Amino acid sequence: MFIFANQFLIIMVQKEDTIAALATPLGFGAISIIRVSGENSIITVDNIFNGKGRLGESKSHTIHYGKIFDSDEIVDDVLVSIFRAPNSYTGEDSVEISTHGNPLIANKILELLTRNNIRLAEPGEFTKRAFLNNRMDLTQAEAVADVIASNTEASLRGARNQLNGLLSRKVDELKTLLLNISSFVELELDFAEEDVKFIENSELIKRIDNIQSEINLLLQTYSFGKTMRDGVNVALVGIPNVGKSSLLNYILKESRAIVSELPGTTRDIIREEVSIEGILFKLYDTAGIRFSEDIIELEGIYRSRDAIKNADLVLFINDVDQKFDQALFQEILNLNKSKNILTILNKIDKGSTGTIKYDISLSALTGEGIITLLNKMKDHALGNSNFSEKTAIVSNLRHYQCLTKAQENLTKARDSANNKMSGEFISVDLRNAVNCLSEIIGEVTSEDILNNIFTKFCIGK
Ligand SMILES: Nc1nc2c(ncn2[C@@H]2O[C@H](COP(=O)(O)OP(=O)(O)OP(=O)(O)O)[C@@H](O)[C@H]2O)c(=O)[nH]1
Ligand SMILES: [Mg+2]
Repeated sequence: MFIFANQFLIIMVQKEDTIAALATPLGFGAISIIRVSGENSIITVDNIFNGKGRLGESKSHTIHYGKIFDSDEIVDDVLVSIFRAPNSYTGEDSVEISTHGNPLIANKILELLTRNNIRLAEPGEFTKRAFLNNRMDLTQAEAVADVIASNTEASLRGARNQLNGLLSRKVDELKTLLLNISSFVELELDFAEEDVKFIENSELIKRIDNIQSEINLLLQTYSFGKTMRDGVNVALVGIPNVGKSSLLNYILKESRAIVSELPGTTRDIIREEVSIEGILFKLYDTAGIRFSEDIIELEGIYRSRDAIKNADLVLFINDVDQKFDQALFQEILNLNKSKNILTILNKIDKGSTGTIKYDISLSALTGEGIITLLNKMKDHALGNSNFSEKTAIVSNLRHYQCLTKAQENLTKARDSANNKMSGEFISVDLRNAVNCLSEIIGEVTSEDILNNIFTKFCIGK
């Protein structure tokens, strides 16, 4: 809180509570770590700790062996790490207590701390404090959650890319370029009466164009970034009995779905995940689509159509025994939003492949052709992207929306410049574009945005 009084700036720094939480999963293990952060963290832990010397007098980045006591009773033998502000994760004085990995011990210590005026941390509160204390910007704070949630090599690489600040640096670079041109326009407004030109209209438009094409490049990385982060939804669909479930089982290398020679075996959607060369694929085995009067089968078929709608990629499976169902193919084309369909001919071990040209021919029985399918699925996930480890990649919807808004404002500024409108119009749109970029890295933000981001974190991070 800032208060201006008698020409003197008095800064009242709002004192944050000291918070604590278990930073490791609640359960039995070799060790558990309790994290404490805030002004009173070191002194409070010192009050319940007995070791060599006083923690309150210890230097930053030191580790101390000792015992935690509840009055006279020993709670556990622990190692206590001390981090002094500003050189800690949160930027505040912080302590990490490593205990034996038993939830009874962790809970007891947390209870002891709360009895000593320390409050339990909310989800993401440590990282929120790191952001508020300028230890990281907002994209990096969001990347911390992504690093923890990553379940494939690719998503982890993407999250690390963002945590290392690649996206922040790119956004910052664009913001500086924008501020540059916006200051020329604003200078002209200040000197409006003298009628001086600080930047020619053609030069202004050229510079806006350059920034817009850079933002476009970033926006184009989104589909790739999202795929790396969230994986690819793949629906296995077709008429009954063509081998959809058999293909699912072959890819998973386990007998996950029931397979039988009776058409209409699969009723409900079976969803499984598989990582192919580090990319996550979410596979949806569906009920075969046909005319039916069985209400359970009909519900299954309804769900198959839903899976087709939402899939990033549809595997339209046929087999050598039955004719290619042109009507169903057309229906899939109409239903699927992404229009990504691979036609597959299964059971080629039985011979006779007919005249229809399929994208892939395979056998879910012998495995022939399945490597080709997996490669095609991988190619589909990567698209034409040739982004390197050093490319800034957008994978978060919030960032994508801010960039889109920045782009819209730049288009308005460019149009105004093109139509030789007053600098005031151009300047407002340029400023708005700058604000959209600042929102990405968290320089301009609201409590709502922050809450929305940090409540998705786990407790203790
Ligand atoms: N010879 C041969 N038989 C296969 C192959 N793939 C599946 N089958 C057989 O085809 C029959 C149907 O297989 P499923 O995997 O249950 O077919 P589905 O498409 O899931 O069928 P529904 O769930 O009824 O829609 C079973 O008897 C399988 O053993 C294959 O590549 N070659
Ligand atoms: Mg099936």
